[in-house]
Amino acid sequence: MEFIKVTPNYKPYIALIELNRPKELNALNLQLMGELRDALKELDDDESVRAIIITGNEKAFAAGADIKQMAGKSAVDMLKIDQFSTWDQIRKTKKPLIAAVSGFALGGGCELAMTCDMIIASETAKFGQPEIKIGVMPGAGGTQRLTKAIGKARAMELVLTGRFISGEEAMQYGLVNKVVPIEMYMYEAVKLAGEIAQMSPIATQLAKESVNRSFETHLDEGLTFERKNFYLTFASEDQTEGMQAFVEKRKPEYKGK
Ligand code: DAK
Repeated sequence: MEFIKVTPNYKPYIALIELNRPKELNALNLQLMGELRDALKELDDDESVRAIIITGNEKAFAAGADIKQMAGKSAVDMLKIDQFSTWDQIRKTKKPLIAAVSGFALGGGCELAMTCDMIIASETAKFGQPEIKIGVMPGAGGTQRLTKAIGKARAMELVLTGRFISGEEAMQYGLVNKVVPIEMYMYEAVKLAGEIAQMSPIATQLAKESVNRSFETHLDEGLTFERKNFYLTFASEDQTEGMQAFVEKRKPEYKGK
């Protein structure tokens, strides 16, 4: 594994996955996502693991999907890569997933945190869906999960402006389970995982499935809709401009084309 670090027995019954592309603020490239999918599958099959914590580092949980990797892609390229199957497999992890978030959790990073079952945030956490600023929109469930988690008005504002919210605000909005000082967020994540790990793994799995069923009843339809629109953004000149401007470190000039 090059871009993640996996410690299956980090604590009794608790596995830890650390996203590990620190220079790129843990931007989620295809390889990292593939590694994450494989690691989760392995931990799901490992009977000595009952809860899994996913974290980044103090500066970034993950600053989003890798814009540099996506910048030159066409809608058809994106369709062929089919990252959604990887995200779907991660979403289907049976064991409880806790995101321990410090620093940036943006775009795909915020979506990954929301794909987990619970989020423990440090006070320095910054959540956001800034895809709109680079000429696209959330593509891994952001418009659906954020809206369900924090309500339409707030989700709409965050998705349309790309504004970041702090850990404290995320707590007030109901996006995270707990917000704590930076030196405590891993401790709190381990504490929560430890509590869950004491329960029956079977009941835990079934209970997780059931909570998700209520949450996801209408999600498939929403995700299908979101996916079509996400691909469509790659047919726009604004997508090329937005991502190119990011790579060249300049302000994008959008033409609405
Ligand atoms: N991608 C690639 N590189 C990134 C990156 C990203 N998302 N975020 C940061 N980096 C890189 C920067 O380019 C920089 O690299 P160098 O220039 O040093 O080579 C390095 O990380 C450090 O970043 P900064 O120098 O920019 O650091 P600052 O502290 O000044 O700023 C920042 C931090 C987080 C505000 C800034 O880096 C930033 O705005 N980053 C981009 C945030 C963003 O727009 N995220 C959303 C990306 S779009 C899908 C699933 C998911 C998605 C799409 C499809 N499918 C299943 C199909 C998701 C899409 C997205 O997430």
